[in-house]
Amino acid sequence: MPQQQIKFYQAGSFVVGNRLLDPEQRSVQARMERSNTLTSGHRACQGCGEALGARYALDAAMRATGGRLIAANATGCLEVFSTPYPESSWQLPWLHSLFGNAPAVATGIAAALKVKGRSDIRVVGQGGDGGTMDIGFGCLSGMFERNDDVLYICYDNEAYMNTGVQRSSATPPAVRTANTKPVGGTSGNEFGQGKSLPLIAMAHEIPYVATATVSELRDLEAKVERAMELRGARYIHVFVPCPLGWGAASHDTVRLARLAKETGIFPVFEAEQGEVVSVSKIRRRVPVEEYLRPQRRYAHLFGDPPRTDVIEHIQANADRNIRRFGLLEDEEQS
Ligand SMILES: Cc1ncc(C[n+]2csc(CCOP(=O)(O)OP(=O)(O)O)c2C)c(N)n1
Ligand code: SF4
Ligand SMILES: [Mg+2]
Repeated sequence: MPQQQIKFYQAGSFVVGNRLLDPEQRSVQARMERSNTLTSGHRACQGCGEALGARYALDAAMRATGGRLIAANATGCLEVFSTPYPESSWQLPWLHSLFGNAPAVATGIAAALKVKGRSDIRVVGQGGDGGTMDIGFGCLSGMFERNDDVLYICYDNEAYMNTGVQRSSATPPAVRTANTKPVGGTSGNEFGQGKSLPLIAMAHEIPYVATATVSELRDLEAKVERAMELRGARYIHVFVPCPLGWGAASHDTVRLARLAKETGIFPVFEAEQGEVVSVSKIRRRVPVEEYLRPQRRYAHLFGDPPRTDVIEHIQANADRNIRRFGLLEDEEQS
Protein backbone atom coordinates (compact mmCIF):
# COMPACT_ATOMS: atom_id res chain seq x y z
CA MET A 1 0.00 0.00 0.00
CA PRO A 2 1.50 3.38 -0.95
CA GLN A 3 2.43 5.45 2.06
CA GLN A 4 1.64 9.12 2.29
CA GLN A 5 4.74 11.23 2.76
CA ILE A 6 4.83 13.38 5.88
CA LYS A 7 5.75 16.92 4.93
CA PHE A 8 8.25 18.39 7.37
CA TYR A 9 7.54 21.92 6.30
CA GLN A 10 8.84 23.22 9.60
CA ALA A 11 12.33 21.83 9.02
CA GLY A 12 14.74 24.56 8.04
CA SER A 13 12.20 27.32 8.36
CA PHE A 14 11.52 29.74 11.15
CA VAL A 15 8.04 28.53 12.04
CA VAL A 16 7.43 26.48 15.14
CA GLY A 17 9.04 23.04 15.21
CA ASN A 18 7.51 19.74 16.23
CA ARG A 19 8.44 16.61 18.07
CA LEU A 20 9.00 14.63 14.85
CA LEU A 21 12.25 16.48 14.18
CA ASP A 22 15.65 15.47 15.53
CA PRO A 23 15.94 16.60 19.15
CA GLU A 24 18.59 19.18 18.28
CA GLN A 25 16.38 20.77 15.63
CA ARG A 26 13.34 21.11 17.84
CA SER A 27 12.12 24.42 19.10
CA VAL A 28 12.17 25.02 22.84
CA GLN A 29 8.39 24.59 22.88
CA ALA A 30 8.62 21.23 21.13
CA ARG A 31 10.85 19.82 23.88
CA MET A 32 9.39 17.84 26.73
CA GLU A 33 11.65 19.71 29.16
CA ARG A 34 10.33 23.19 28.30
CA SER A 35 9.79 25.19 31.46
CA ASN A 36 6.18 26.39 30.87
CA THR A 37 7.27 29.74 32.27
CA LEU A 38 3.90 31.31 31.47
CA THR A 39 1.65 28.39 32.17
CA SER A 40 -2.00 27.69 31.46
CA GLY A 41 -4.87 29.27 33.39
CA HIS A 42 -4.08 32.91 32.65
CA ARG A 43 -6.83 35.18 31.39
CA ALA A 44 -5.55 36.48 28.07
CA CYS A 45 -8.10 36.75 25.25
CA GLN A 46 -8.27 33.84 22.84
CA GLY A 47 -5.55 34.25 20.23
CA CYS A 48 -3.58 36.86 22.23
CA GLY A 49 -0.27 37.43 20.48
CA GLU A 50 1.30 38.87 23.60
CA ALA A 51 0.65 35.68 25.61
CA LEU A 52 2.11 33.61 22.79
CA GLY A 53 5.19 35.81 22.41
CA ALA A 54 5.88 35.99 26.14
CA ARG A 55 5.63 32.25 26.58
CA TYR A 56 8.09 31.55 23.78
CA ALA A 57 10.48 34.32 24.75
CA LEU A 58 10.69 33.47 28.42
CA ASP A 59 10.83 29.71 27.91
CA ALA A 60 13.76 30.31 25.54
CA ALA A 61 15.41 32.58 28.13
CA MET A 62 14.87 29.98 30.83
CA ARG A 63 16.51 27.32 28.68
CA ALA A 64 19.43 29.61 27.88
CA THR A 65 20.03 30.38 31.54
CA GLY A 66 19.43 26.93 32.98
CA GLY A 67 16.36 28.28 34.76
CA ARG A 68 18.27 31.01 36.62
CA LEU A 69 16.17 33.95 35.51
CA ILE A 70 14.24 36.80 37.16
CA ALA A 71 11.63 38.90 35.33
CA ALA A 72 10.41 42.44 35.99
CA ASN A 73 7.10 43.15 34.26
CA ALA A 74 5.50 46.53 33.55
CA THR A 75 1.79 47.08 34.11
CA GLY A 76 -0.24 46.17 31.05
CA CYS A 77 -2.19 43.26 29.61
CA LEU A 78 0.64 40.78 30.13
CA GLU A 79 0.78 41.58 33.84
CA VAL A 80 -2.99 41.86 34.32
CA PHE A 81 -3.99 38.65 32.59
CA SER A 82 -1.21 36.60 34.17
CA THR A 83 -1.50 37.66 37.81
CA PRO A 84 -5.02 38.25 39.09
CA TYR A 85 -4.29 38.41 42.82
CA PRO A 86 -3.69 35.99 44.56
CA GLU A 87 -3.02 33.79 41.52
CA SER A 88 -0.09 33.75 39.11
CA SER A 89 0.67 31.96 35.85
CA TRP A 90 4.40 32.63 36.13
CA GLN A 91 6.73 29.81 37.01
CA LEU A 92 9.81 31.91 37.62
CA PRO A 93 10.69 34.70 40.09
CA TRP A 94 8.58 37.55 38.67
CA LEU A 95 8.03 41.11 39.88
CA HIS A 96 5.33 43.53 38.88
CA SER A 97 6.81 47.02 38.50
CA LEU A 98 4.90 50.22 37.87
CA PHE A 99 3.65 50.99 34.36
CA GLY A 100 6.64 53.22 33.67
CA ASN A 101 9.64 51.77 35.49
CA ALA A 102 10.16 48.13 34.48
CA PRO A 103 13.59 48.88 32.94
CA ALA A 104 14.70 50.63 36.16
CA VAL A 105 13.43 47.78 38.33
CA ALA A 106 15.21 45.25 36.12
CA THR A 107 18.38 47.34 36.39
CA GLY A 108 18.04 47.33 40.18
CA ILE A 109 17.73 43.56 40.25
CA ALA A 110 20.80 43.22 38.04
CA ALA A 111 22.73 45.61 40.32
CA ALA A 112 21.76 43.63 43.43
CA LEU A 113 22.85 40.39 41.79
CA LYS A 114 26.17 41.99 40.89
CA VAL A 115 26.74 43.05 44.50
CA LYS A 116 25.96 39.51 45.60
CA GLY A 117 28.37 38.07 43.04
CA ARG A 118 25.59 36.07 41.37
CA SER A 119 26.56 36.47 37.73
CA ASP A 120 24.85 33.15 37.03
CA ILE A 121 21.38 34.67 37.56
CA ARG A 122 20.12 36.72 34.63
CA VAL A 123 17.46 39.42 34.37
CA VAL A 124 14.67 40.10 31.89
CA GLY A 125 12.53 43.24 31.84
CA GLN A 126 9.35 43.20 29.80
CA GLY A 127 6.32 45.29 28.96
CA GLY A 128 3.91 46.45 26.30
CA ASP A 129 4.54 49.17 23.74
CA GLY A 130 2.99 51.85 25.95
CA GLY A 131 5.01 50.87 29.01
CA THR A 132 8.18 50.56 26.95
CA MET A 133 8.02 53.25 24.29
CA ASP A 134 6.04 55.96 26.05
CA ILE A 135 5.98 56.10 29.83
CA GLY A 136 9.01 53.85 30.41
CA PHE A 137 11.09 55.34 27.63
CA GLY A 138 13.37 57.43 29.86
CA CYS A 139 14.15 54.49 32.16
CA LEU A 140 14.83 52.28 29.16
CA SER A 141 17.15 54.79 27.52
CA GLY A 142 19.06 55.03 30.81
CA MET A 143 19.30 51.26 31.01
CA PHE A 144 20.70 51.19 27.45
CA GLU A 145 23.08 54.07 27.96
CA ARG A 146 24.55 52.55 31.15
CA ASN A 147 24.71 49.17 29.36
CA ASP A 148 23.03 47.47 32.31
CA ASP A 149 23.06 43.69 32.12
CA VAL A 150 19.38 43.23 31.25
CA LEU A 151 17.47 41.80 28.30
CA TYR A 152 14.43 44.00 27.78
CA ILE A 153 11.57 42.58 25.70
CA CYS A 154 8.79 44.81 24.33
CA TYR A 155 5.57 43.12 23.25
CA ASP A 156 4.21 45.53 20.67
CA ASN A 157 0.45 45.29 20.07
CA GLU A 158 0.43 48.89 18.85
CA ALA A 159 -1.79 50.49 21.49
CA TYR A 160 -2.67 50.66 25.19
CA MET A 161 -4.81 47.52 25.18
CA ASN A 162 -5.18 46.93 28.89
CA THR A 163 -7.00 50.22 29.42
CA GLY A 164 -9.30 50.05 26.38
CA VAL A 165 -7.28 50.48 23.16
CA GLN A 166 -5.86 54.00 23.32
CA ARG A 167 -3.14 55.07 20.90
CA SER A 168 0.55 54.80 21.82
CA SER A 169 3.62 56.00 19.97
CA ALA A 170 3.66 52.54 18.36
CA THR A 171 0.18 52.93 16.86
CA PRO A 172 0.58 52.98 13.06
CA PRO A 173 -0.84 55.70 10.83
CA ALA A 174 -4.57 55.50 9.96
CA VAL A 175 -5.41 53.10 12.78
CA ARG A 176 -8.66 53.61 14.60
CA THR A 177 -8.26 53.51 18.37
CA ALA A 178 -10.48 54.81 21.18
CA ASN A 179 -8.80 58.21 20.82
CA THR A 180 -7.93 58.28 17.11
CA LYS A 181 -11.38 57.97 15.61
CA PRO A 182 -11.76 58.57 11.89
CA VAL A 183 -14.32 61.36 12.04
CA GLY A 184 -15.00 64.26 9.67
CA GLY A 185 -12.88 63.00 6.79
CA THR A 186 -9.81 62.23 8.92
CA SER A 187 -8.30 58.79 8.55
CA GLY A 188 -7.62 57.75 12.14
CA ASN A 189 -4.15 58.05 13.67
CA GLU A 190 -2.03 60.75 12.03
CA PHE A 191 0.79 59.97 9.62
CA GLY A 192 4.24 61.07 10.67
CA GLN A 193 3.88 60.59 14.42
CA GLY A 194 5.27 57.82 16.61
CA LYS A 195 8.73 56.28 16.59
CA SER A 196 10.77 53.17 15.90
CA LEU A 197 12.15 51.95 19.19
CA PRO A 198 14.39 49.31 17.59
CA LEU A 199 16.16 52.10 15.66
CA ILE A 200 16.37 54.25 18.78
CA ALA A 201 17.81 51.29 20.71
CA MET A 202 20.40 50.84 17.95
CA ALA A 203 21.38 54.48 18.30
CA HIS A 204 22.47 53.66 21.86
CA GLU A 205 24.97 51.20 20.32
CA ILE A 206 24.03 48.48 22.80
CA PRO A 207 25.34 44.93 22.24
CA TYR A 208 22.14 43.51 20.73
CA VAL A 209 18.85 44.69 19.23
CA ALA A 210 16.40 42.44 17.40
CA THR A 211 12.86 42.43 16.09
CA ALA A 212 10.67 39.35 15.79
CA THR A 213 7.05 38.33 15.28
CA VAL A 214 4.85 35.58 16.65
CA SER A 215 4.61 34.06 13.17
CA GLU A 216 8.25 32.99 13.27
CA LEU A 217 8.54 31.59 16.74
CA ARG A 218 11.76 29.67 16.24
CA ASP A 219 13.32 32.90 15.07
CA LEU A 220 12.10 34.55 18.29
CA GLU A 221 13.54 31.72 20.38
CA ALA A 222 16.86 31.94 18.53
CA LYS A 223 17.06 35.69 19.12
CA VAL A 224 16.35 35.32 22.83
CA GLU A 225 19.03 32.64 23.05
CA ARG A 226 21.49 34.87 21.17
CA ALA A 227 20.69 37.76 23.50
CA MET A 228 21.38 35.55 26.49
CA GLU A 229 24.85 34.71 25.18
CA LEU A 230 25.74 38.38 25.55
CA ARG A 231 26.16 40.67 28.56
CA GLY A 232 25.06 44.27 28.85
CA ALA A 233 21.87 45.92 27.61
CA ARG A 234 19.92 43.96 25.02
CA TYR A 235 16.57 44.73 23.41
CA ILE A 236 14.05 42.55 21.55
CA HIS A 237 10.92 44.07 20.02
CA VAL A 238 8.23 41.47 19.34
CA PHE A 239 5.25 42.16 17.06
CA VAL A 240 2.19 40.69 18.79
CA PRO A 241 -1.27 41.05 17.17
CA CYS A 242 -4.14 41.73 19.58
CA PRO A 243 -7.48 40.31 18.36
CA LEU A 244 -9.52 42.50 20.68
CA GLY A 245 -7.80 45.82 19.99
CA TRP A 246 -7.31 45.23 16.27
CA GLY A 247 -10.79 43.86 15.61
CA ALA A 248 -9.31 40.70 14.17
CA ALA A 249 -10.30 37.05 14.41
CA SER A 250 -8.57 35.10 17.17
CA HIS A 251 -7.39 32.52 14.65
CA ASP A 252 -5.71 35.22 12.52
CA THR A 253 -3.01 36.23 15.03
CA VAL A 254 -0.19 34.28 13.43
CA ARG A 255 -1.38 35.08 9.88
CA LEU A 256 -1.46 38.82 10.59
CA ALA A 257 2.00 38.69 12.13
CA ARG A 258 3.26 36.92 9.02
CA LEU A 259 1.56 39.45 6.72
CA ALA A 260 3.10 42.34 8.66
CA LYS A 261 6.50 40.91 7.81
CA GLU A 262 5.70 39.84 4.24
CA THR A 263 4.31 43.28 3.34
CA GLY A 264 7.34 45.09 4.75
CA ILE A 265 5.20 46.83 7.35
CA PHE A 266 7.23 45.24 10.16
CA PRO A 267 10.90 44.67 9.27
CA VAL A 268 12.49 41.69 11.04
CA PHE A 269 16.20 42.11 11.68
CA GLU A 270 19.09 41.86 14.16
CA ALA A 271 21.67 44.49 15.03
CA GLU A 272 24.84 44.36 17.10
CA GLN A 273 26.56 47.47 18.46
CA GLY A 274 24.29 49.67 16.36
CA GLU A 275 24.85 47.88 13.03
CA VAL A 276 22.29 45.68 11.28
CA VAL A 277 23.82 42.20 11.02
CA SER A 278 20.95 40.18 9.57
CA VAL A 279 17.49 40.66 8.07
CA SER A 280 14.69 38.13 7.51
CA LYS A 281 13.93 38.41 3.82
CA ILE A 282 10.39 38.60 2.54
CA ARG A 283 9.47 35.19 1.13
CA ARG A 284 6.26 36.14 -0.74
CA ARG A 285 5.72 39.85 -1.14
CA VAL A 286 2.11 40.90 -0.65
CA PRO A 287 0.38 44.28 -0.95
CA VAL A 288 -0.47 45.98 2.34
CA GLU A 289 -4.18 45.69 1.58
CA GLU A 290 -4.00 41.96 2.33
CA TYR A 291 -2.78 42.81 5.83
CA LEU A 292 -5.16 45.75 6.43
CA ARG A 293 -8.46 44.23 5.28
CA PRO A 294 -8.96 41.57 7.97
CA GLN A 295 -8.61 44.18 10.76
CA ARG A 296 -11.58 46.28 11.83
CA ARG A 297 -9.21 49.01 13.07
CA TYR A 298 -8.68 49.75 9.35
CA ALA A 299 -12.33 49.20 8.27
CA HIS A 300 -12.84 52.94 7.59
CA LEU A 301 -10.32 52.67 4.73
CA PHE A 302 -12.52 50.19 2.87
CA GLY A 303 -15.84 52.06 2.84
CA ASP A 304 -17.62 53.53 -0.17
CA PRO A 305 -15.57 55.13 -1.63
CA PRO A 306 -12.44 53.42 -0.25
CA ARG A 307 -9.56 55.61 0.99
CA THR A 308 -7.12 54.56 -1.72
CA ASP A 309 -5.01 57.64 -0.95
CA VAL A 310 -4.43 56.42 2.61
CA ILE A 311 -3.83 52.82 1.55
CA GLU A 312 -1.25 54.06 -0.97
CA HIS A 313 0.47 56.04 1.77
CA ILE A 314 0.68 52.93 3.97
CA GLN A 315 2.03 50.99 0.96
CA ALA A 316 4.68 53.67 0.43
CA ASN A 317 5.76 53.35 4.07
CA ALA A 318 6.07 49.56 3.69
CA ASP A 319 8.06 50.01 0.47
CA ARG A 320 10.39 52.38 2.28
CA ASN A 321 11.04 49.71 4.93
CA ILE A 322 11.76 47.19 2.17
CA ARG A 323 14.35 49.55 0.66
CA ARG A 324 15.82 50.67 3.95
CA PHE A 325 16.38 47.18 5.35
CA GLY A 326 16.93 45.34 2.05
CA LEU A 327 14.03 42.98 2.73
CA LEU A 328 13.83 41.43 -0.74
CA GLU A 329 16.16 38.79 -2.15
CA ASP A 330 18.96 40.48 -4.10
CA GLU A 331 17.58 39.64 -7.56
CA GLU A 332 14.17 41.10 -6.60
CA GLN A 333 15.65 44.37 -5.29
CA SER A 334 17.03 45.39 -8.64
C1 LIG B 1 1.28 56.03 35.77
C2 LIG B 1 0.20 55.19 35.19
N1 LIG B 1 -0.56 55.72 34.20
C3 LIG B 1 -1.52 54.96 33.64
C4 LIG B 1 -1.74 53.69 34.09
C5 LIG B 1 -2.87 52.89 33.48
N2 LIG B 1 -2.40 51.89 32.58
C6 LIG B 1 -2.13 50.63 32.99
S1 LIG B 1 -1.68 49.62 31.75
C7 LIG B 1 -1.88 50.86 30.62
C8 LIG B 1 -1.66 50.62 29.15
C9 LIG B 1 -0.72 49.52 28.83
O1 LIG B 1 -0.40 49.56 27.47
P1 LIG B 1 0.83 48.76 26.94
O2 LIG B 1 2.05 49.06 27.71
O3 LIG B 1 0.92 48.97 25.48
O4 LIG B 1 0.46 47.24 27.28
P2 LIG B 1 -0.75 46.37 26.69
O5 LIG B 1 -1.84 46.41 27.69
O6 LIG B 1 -1.13 46.93 25.37
O7 LIG B 1 -0.15 45.02 26.56
C10 LIG B 1 -2.26 52.05 31.23
C11 LIG B 1 -2.52 53.32 30.52
C12 LIG B 1 -0.92 53.19 35.12
N3 LIG B 1 -1.05 51.93 35.57
N4 LIG B 1 0.04 53.95 35.66
S1 SF4 C 1 -6.63 42.85 24.89
FE1 SF4 C 1 -5.14 42.12 23.35
S2 SF4 C 1 -3.14 42.09 24.42
FE2 SF4 C 1 -4.76 42.18 25.97
S3 SF4 C 1 -5.14 40.03 26.56
FE3 SF4 C 1 -6.62 40.58 24.93
S4 SF4 C 1 -5.63 39.98 23.01
FE4 SF4 C 1 -4.04 40.04 24.59
MG1 LIG D 1 0.23 47.72 23.94
